[in-house]
Amino acid sequence: MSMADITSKLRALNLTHGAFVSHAPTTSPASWKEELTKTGNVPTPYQLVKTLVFKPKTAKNATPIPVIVIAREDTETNSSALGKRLNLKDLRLASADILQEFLGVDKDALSALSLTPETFPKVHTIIDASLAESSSFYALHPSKSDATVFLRGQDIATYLRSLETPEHTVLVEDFQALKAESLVQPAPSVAAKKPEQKGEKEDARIEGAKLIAIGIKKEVDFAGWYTNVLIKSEMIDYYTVSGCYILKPWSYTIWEAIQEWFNARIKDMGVENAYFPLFVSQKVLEREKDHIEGFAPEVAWVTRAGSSELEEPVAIRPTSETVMYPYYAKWIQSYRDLPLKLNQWNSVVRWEFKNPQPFLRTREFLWQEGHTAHARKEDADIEVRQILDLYRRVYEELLAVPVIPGVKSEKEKFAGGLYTTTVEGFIPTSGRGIQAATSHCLGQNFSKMFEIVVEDPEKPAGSKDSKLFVWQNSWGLSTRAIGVMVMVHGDNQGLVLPPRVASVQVVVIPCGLTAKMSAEEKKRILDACDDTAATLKKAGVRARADLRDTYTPGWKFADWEQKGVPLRLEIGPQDLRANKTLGVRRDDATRHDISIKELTTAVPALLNKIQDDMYKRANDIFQARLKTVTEWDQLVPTLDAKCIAVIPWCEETSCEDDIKERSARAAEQTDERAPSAGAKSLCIPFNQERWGTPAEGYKCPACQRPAKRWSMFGRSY
Ligand code: 87F
Repeated sequence: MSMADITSKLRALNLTHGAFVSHAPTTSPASWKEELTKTGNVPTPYQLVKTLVFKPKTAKNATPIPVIVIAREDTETNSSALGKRLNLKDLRLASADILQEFLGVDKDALSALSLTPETFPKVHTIIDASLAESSSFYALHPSKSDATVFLRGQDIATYLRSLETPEHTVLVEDFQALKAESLVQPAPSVAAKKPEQKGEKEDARIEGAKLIAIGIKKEVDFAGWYTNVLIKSEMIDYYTVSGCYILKPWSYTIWEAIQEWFNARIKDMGVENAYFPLFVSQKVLEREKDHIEGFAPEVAWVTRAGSSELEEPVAIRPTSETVMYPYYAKWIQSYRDLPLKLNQWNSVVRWEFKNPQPFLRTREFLWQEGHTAHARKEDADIEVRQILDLYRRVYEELLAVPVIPGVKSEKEKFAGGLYTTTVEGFIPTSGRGIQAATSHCLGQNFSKMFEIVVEDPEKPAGSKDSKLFVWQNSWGLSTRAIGVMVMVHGDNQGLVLPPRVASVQVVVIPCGLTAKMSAEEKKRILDACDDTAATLKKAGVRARADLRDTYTPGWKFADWEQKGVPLRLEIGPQDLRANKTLGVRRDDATRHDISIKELTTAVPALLNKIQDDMYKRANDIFQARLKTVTEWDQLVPTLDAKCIAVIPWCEETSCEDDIKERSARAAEQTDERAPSAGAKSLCIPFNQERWGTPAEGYKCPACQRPAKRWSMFGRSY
């Protein structure tokens, strides 16, 4: 592809590229790096990408489909592990002829960009997750080996995804994990187990495979770290449809904890759960034009059943306003039918093309959506804030994640509604804000469109203004919350779970078992672990004893740390004699002797302390990264320092557009590698007092108009 072709392709995908340089042809990674250095025009840091073509063994006359493997230069591409994953036998590097035949390039020029809409369906494509998730720059040859373009890892993946067809998708896999998995032999059955085979060697191999686990540092490659943690902790697994992930029990139980807590509270408010269908007809979906217009590109449609085209395609709900409100019109006939308060726990589909991230941006996600109808605006207003406060508590009390409640600007509010309230979170590692949940007052927009109307009991019946269009709210909280929690609390050992939502709060591990020990002594330790877990369970603590005899204590420590279990209890011979256990906190690694007698009071107290400390630590960081900015010159440096700018703002939409544009431009000038996204308004916090003097005394730093309220601006997800 030429420079112009690439630029226009990338622009169409809304991606930008780094330097585009010409150099002498290269024939090896070393000569490539050398040539790049000579150009003096490379981003720092950058890495090379390798693209390998493998050919599987096939039956005699069958044509083998080549496998294109794309990874960082230093990532091992283990052909037997890849073959296992793809269910293909005997992967071998393909010959130059095959490269020419399928891709029309020679091996020195090969790259992800060699794949085009024509060639992509003819091959299997597999990319390493740590490259596909990375925001760093990577060198690729656009078409020949005498030129290089730099793309972010995420953008390489987005490019490949743009080539996908319903039958043919890109496979994103963690190559390190594939290799580790392929090394781990299934445990031999008891009958087959020969003592001399179950020697140290096998254990060490498993240990090695697991201990390399969180091989990516949070501060160095945040996106790579994030997916790595989710996979290694067994929260998610990748899925064959891109942008979709499997939520495994380790994450789904967190969602269940949120459901249980939230359900109890909305039911207290008189909300009932219901379920509406997944499909929406085109006519109904498009009935509220204003609301759907901006979102239309993300709506997924079913157009076919078996081999026959549907006469009328049906959409898959991206949200349920238009699904539910025709029935609200039918069910609400009199003011006595009000308020109507329904909620559903469901999944919705938004077919996004931006690079997906588990929990944060997925094509299907789980959420609850509440939809209520009221006779009076005052009641709707009160409910909007009550729900928002429940959202705040889900984050703060369950997930130990601080959020700031406020109202969205006109530009950022839900277009179909009257106003949008939000709780805004913050991801310190990236310095970005994140919308954590929203509670909208829809006003009467939808009730007018859908004719949800009653006779106003306070007006003379049949009089001109006796028609009362109901006041509506809608509110939603999604599994994104889990992703925010992982990003805020996780560390380089893996996940860190707040006790309130952890499916296992305490793990009890036997220690100090030696070959010399008598069978009885070993049994006493194992029994003590079992008893400790049982006692804790009876006291309402989610405890588990890990008595697996195929793993060392060190291996188990690393395993449960990676999975984020808040508290580990160790019991060894000395603990047994002293009638105590050693507790080790996951959040700060501190050690605490706990007497067995006090188990059922000390452990819950320690869990509460962990929960509180996790919240406090996260909140201190968030508060410290909120910077008051009253001069324009301070805005971009504040964002570049991974902070949120709180400005005395005029609240004009034109000014918000301008801030976004100017801050993006300014960021590019100061640092080529900085994320160039401009600042958006995140919210106007309800608690204006936090900033001492009222914003009204100031001029807006962006446009010099008189300021109205303190408003948070930042880069965001
Ligand atoms: C994507 C496609 C189609 C967001 C969409 O926030 C429609 C939409 O209406 C859409 N993405 N929205 C806004 C959703 C508003 C509202 N719905 C109920 C919520 C909370 C739950």
